[in-house]
Amino acid sequence: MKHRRSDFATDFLFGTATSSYQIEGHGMGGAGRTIWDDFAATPGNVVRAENGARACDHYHRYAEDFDLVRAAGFDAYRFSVSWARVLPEGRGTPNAEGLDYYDRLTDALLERGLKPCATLYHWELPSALQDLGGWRNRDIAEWFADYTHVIMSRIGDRMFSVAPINEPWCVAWLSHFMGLHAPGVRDIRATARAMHHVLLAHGRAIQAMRGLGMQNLGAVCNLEWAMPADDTPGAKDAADRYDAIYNRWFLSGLFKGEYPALALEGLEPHMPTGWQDDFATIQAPLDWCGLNYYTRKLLVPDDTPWPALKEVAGPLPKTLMDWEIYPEGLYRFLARTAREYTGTLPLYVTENGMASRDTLQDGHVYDEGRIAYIDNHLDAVQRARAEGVPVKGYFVWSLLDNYEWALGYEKRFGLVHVDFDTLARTPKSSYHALATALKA
Ligand code: PNW
Repeated sequence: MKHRRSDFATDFLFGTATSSYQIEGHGMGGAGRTIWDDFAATPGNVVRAENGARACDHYHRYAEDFDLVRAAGFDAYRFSVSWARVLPEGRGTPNAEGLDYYDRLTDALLERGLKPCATLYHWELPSALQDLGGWRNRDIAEWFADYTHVIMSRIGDRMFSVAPINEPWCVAWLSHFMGLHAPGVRDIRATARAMHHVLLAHGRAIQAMRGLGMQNLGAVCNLEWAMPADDTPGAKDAADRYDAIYNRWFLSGLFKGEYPALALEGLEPHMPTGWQDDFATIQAPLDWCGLNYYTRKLLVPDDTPWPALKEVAGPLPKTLMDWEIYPEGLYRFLARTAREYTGTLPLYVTENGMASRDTLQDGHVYDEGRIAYIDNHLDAVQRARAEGVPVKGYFVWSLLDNYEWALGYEKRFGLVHVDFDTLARTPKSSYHALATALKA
């Protein structure tokens, strides 16, 4: 790698990120069923109908995995808590085994000098709550606040930072409009409700944690830099609509207390009544904002119903996800987010990384493409910092090869290779390169 830790401010945090359903293994330890178990069980939703039942078996191997995080020299580790492991029915009686697990996990991080950065919802909603309407039901904000209180009463005293929800766009739009993630709904009314309730739930969870006296609370949004595919006015409008729905809706709700007109144009008729009165909760003050960044999108208009747009393939080199590699977009987002939404609030890159076809040879796993990807995105971070944007940390997605949702186990994002037969972990070239860079 060309970057070294000493090129960054001494308080700049380097971390790596995972999520519960993608690595833990599910169903054991008293955990309840989740919408991802259900979604994956329905043919056609997930490649080879793969699910997270075993995943990386991190539930039993977290100590070994955290040894790897420490040995690489990372400062922080971003993980998520499984709601259904804590509350198998989503509400009601907590599962003591689940609470004990996150308690042990927290201490295992602290024993290794790693800062625990928790996310409370990374997509595996307890099925029992989906039966009640899931994100369509306004009550989810209270269920989520209650769950937040239960888990944070146990581990909140030892968290470095907490974000309630990972990537509200994925929770709402990808899962209720596009239907590509659980619960696999394709309905504009459900979408409008989920777009709003996800932010309301975020706000109620922040309030619950403030009630416990917690600090360093934030939000994590995924952003894709939207560009017109050609120089027609129609393409420009399509890119603006995409930007409003994908990026601005959430940042604007959280930091301005309003939704962008270009997104309301399609969603307003379907919004839950009284939505305008919820911004006081949604805007509960935050201590930081996290951006997950992977790619850009090129848009053109089409003649489907609102938002009447489609993505077209671009010319840049792509990752195994078919996502164009566009580090410039990370720079632009960091600068734009600070300028238009967050001002002097600390920003973190809470996810960045790539899926690649790694080469296994003589016990080594070569992923030179990942090293370049990380280096080039760290350039973007440095450029933003040089201009005064308060970027305070960078987390690689992901520590381990894991369950890449609807794409199953084939798309490998890890710094550490996982053999899904033996579950053996093998650090890749990128892991070794980062370990060297973090010590230099
Ligand atoms: C993020 N999209 O997901 C998630 O936080 C991770 O769980 C995931 O493994 C990682 O990025 C890589 O995909 C996304 O379709 C999934 O636009 C899909 C989209 C965006 C983010």
